[in-house]
Formats: sequence, C-alpha cells, structure tokens
Amino acid sequence: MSRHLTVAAAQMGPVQKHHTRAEVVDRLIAMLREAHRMGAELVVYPELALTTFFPRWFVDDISEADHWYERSMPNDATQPLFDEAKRLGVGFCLGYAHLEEGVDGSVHRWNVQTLVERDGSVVGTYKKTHIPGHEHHEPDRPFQHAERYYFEPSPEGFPVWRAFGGVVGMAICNDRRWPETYRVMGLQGVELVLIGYNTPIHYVPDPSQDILQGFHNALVMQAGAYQNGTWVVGVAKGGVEEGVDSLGQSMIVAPSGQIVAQALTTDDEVIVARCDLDWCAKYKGTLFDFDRYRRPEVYGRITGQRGVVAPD
Ligand code: CDV
Repeated sequence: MSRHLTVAAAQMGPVQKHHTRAEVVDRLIAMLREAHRMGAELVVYPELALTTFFPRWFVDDISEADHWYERSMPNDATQPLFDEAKRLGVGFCLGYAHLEEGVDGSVHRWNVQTLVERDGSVVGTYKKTHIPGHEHHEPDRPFQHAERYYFEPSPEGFPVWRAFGGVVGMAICNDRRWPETYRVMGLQGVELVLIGYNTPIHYVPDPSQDILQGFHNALVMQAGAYQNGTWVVGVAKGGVEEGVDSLGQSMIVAPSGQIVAQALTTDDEVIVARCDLDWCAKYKGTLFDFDRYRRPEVYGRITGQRGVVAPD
C-alpha cells in the first residue's frame, strides 16, 4: 500500500498588533479551505500564527504580555478552525504562545505547535527547544527579539508521533538551524518534520547575514531533510509586520533534499506537495543507514558539552 500524503504549507502574511484572533482565524480557515480544494490532508501554519510576533517589544512587567498567550487549545477563538478542519477531514499544525498555569501557582510560557489529526483529535504539542534572541531590554536595537524573556526552552527534546500514516515530528523556527533537531528525530525514524517560523530579514547582531536569510533558510532545511531521509515542511509568517520585514520562502523539501514546492509571495499563500512517505526509506536504508554507518562512540562531544572546547 502506498503511503502518499498531500501536505500544504499555509504561509501567512503579517499579523499586525491591532488584528484580532477572530480576524486571524478567518484567514487560517480561508487557507484551510483552499488547501482542501488543492487536495491537502494536512495543513501546516507558521510559528505564533495567532498573533503578531510580540517578542519584538519589551515590557517590564511580563504579565502585561499575557494577552498574547493561549491558556487552552482549542479555545473560543480557535474552535471555528478545529470545527472546519474536522468537517473537511483535514489535519493541521498550528503555532502559538501557550501560558501554562500549574495547580501550585507556577507559570510557564512556551512557544508551541500543536498537531491535530483529520478526525479532530490532538496528536501532540511540541515546545520550542532553541530560544534565540535576548533576555533583557536592548534599547539600541531597531526592534527587540526578546524571545528568551517571553519563553522557556523546552526540556522535552524532539518527540515524534505516529500520525497521518507516517512518523511525524515538529520544530519551531530557530530549531531548524540546528542539525541536532533533525538528527534526534531522525533517530526515531521521522518521515515528516513540520516547522513554523518568523525570521526577520534584518539580523541585528550581524547584518552581513541579512542578504543570506533565504539561502540559510533553504540550506538548513534541505540539509536536515537529506541527511535524515525525511520530508520537511517549513512555513513562514512573512512580509512587513509592525515595520519589520520578515522572510517568506515557505517550502516543502523531499528526502532527497530537493525543494518540491515554494511560496512566491510574502503574503497568505498556500502551496502543496504530494509526499511519498516511502521515499524516506531510500535514504534511510542506503547512504544514511544509521544502524550500519553511524559512529555514536566517537560523537560523545555532541551531548557531552555545550560550547566550544578548543585545543590549548
Ligand atoms: N523566531 C525565531 O526563532 N527567529 C530566529 C531569528 C531571531 C534568527 C530564526 O532563527 O529565524
């Protein structure tokens, strides 16, 4: 039996500060319907899809930012998306900020993606592992990237789930730049990695990288796909959001490393690809036959140390 899955990347244009959740959910539903018309069985939305990218502003009292977070999923605002997806029999993957309150009064703020099956059941929720940017206000920046203030790094690593007829994992934005992200999932047999992102074109710490944003985006996702024999779906929230220009170039990458579909705009745009999940085995069973060719006994530094230890 062939294992083909038609997957859509539902790229978003900007979400401005004044846009309501209801307005955003209407856009998500419009793209869901378009993706369904194009034959999609799974629709992937970007990181922090429900709101503007709020870490670009710093507030001294973090509770003033609580309105950017969801406390449950689904909730009143997103229920129409869950309902329409179930009615159409289409699954989806949605990025948003999650505020978790423990019974002991503890508060956790996570940057997450939730994966929902075609029958409306929640498959799993992934929490962002690599949190970029800074913890404190940096007034000299043209805009903040205070993700390290607004989000905790996940302690959970990169789980994968049996869903959509294959083995599916997730990652969020900065995660896609790290080979460990793909490898940890590759070691669990991942066949489809779903990634949402918000990537400003202007990289404040080193503007020489600005012109390379598109290149680096493709480079890391194509390498991650090929080196682990997996499909990768990368989905942007792009365009000029609150004055900050962000990368589009959402793409679907095959296990060969080839880009099979790519967004042409920086606005709301749906692209689809018919993904043969059995194609993964061609790479997992040959060049990247991990069990035969990997040398974990000499890779100790990968998990044994964080930073560089240079020779004397
Ligand atoms: N949302 C992100 O994680 N953005 C980072 C930026 C800050 C470099 C990214 O890796 O695209």
